[in-house]
Amino acid sequence: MKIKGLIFDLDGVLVSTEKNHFIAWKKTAERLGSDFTEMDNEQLKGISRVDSLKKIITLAGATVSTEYFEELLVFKNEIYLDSIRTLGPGDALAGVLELLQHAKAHDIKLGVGSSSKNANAILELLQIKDLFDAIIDGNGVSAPKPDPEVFLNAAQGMGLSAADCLVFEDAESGILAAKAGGFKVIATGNPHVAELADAYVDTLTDFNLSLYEKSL
Ligand code: B16
Ligand code: MG
Repeated sequence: MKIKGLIFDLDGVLVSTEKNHFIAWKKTAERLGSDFTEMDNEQLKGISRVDSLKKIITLAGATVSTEYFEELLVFKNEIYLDSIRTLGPGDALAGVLELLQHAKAHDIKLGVGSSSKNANAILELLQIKDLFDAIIDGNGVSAPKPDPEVFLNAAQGMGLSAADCLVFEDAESGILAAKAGGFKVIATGNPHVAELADAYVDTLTDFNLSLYEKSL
C-alpha cells in the first residue's frame, strides 16, 4: 500500500524539546510547593499547556485562582521560550531531515500535528517550516490530543484521508489521538508507548518507508 502523507508530532518527534518543557514545568511546580519528576512528566507529553497545568495542580494537591492559573501559564511559557531561543537547523532529531527529503523526492505530502502553540516558531528556528503542506498546532484546534482533531485537520489540509497517512508520535495522548482518527501510527523516541502504536523505532533513522509500505 502506498502512503500519500506523513504527519509529524513536533515535540519529541521532530525536535527534542520535551526536556525543555519538563524543566519549565518543574520550576512551575516548585511555585506550588510541589516536586515534579520525569515520571510525572510522562503524563504531560503531547497534552496542551492548559491541561498540563491542571494536572500539575492536581499532583500538587493545590487550588489556585483563575488569575494565578493564568500567571503560571505565562511563567511556564516564558521559561520554555527562553530555553529554546538557541535552537537551530542542527537540532532536528536524528533521521528527520532525511525522511522529509525522501518524502519530498517521492511526492509524499508532509504535515505537522502538534499540541504546541509554539510550533510555528520552532519550525522556523529549525528552518524546515516551508517543507510542510499543512501545519496544525495548539492554536488551530478546539479539542486537544487525545482528540483526533489535530491530525484530521492536518490530513484535510494536505487533501488526504486518514487511511492515506502515517502519523509519527512520541506520546500516549498523541498515539491515542491518531488511532481515534483512523491513522496508522509509528511511535518513536519513547519506548514506554511502543506497544500502543503500529510500529516503534528509537529514532527516525531506523524508519524505512518503502519497507513499511510493503508490510501493509
Ligand atoms: P506549548 P507536541 C506538546 O507538543 C508537548 O508534547 C507538550 O509537552 C506541551 O505541553 C504541549 O505541546 C503544549 O506546548 O506550551 O508550547 O503550547 O508533542 O504535541 O508537538
Ligand atoms: Mg510529542
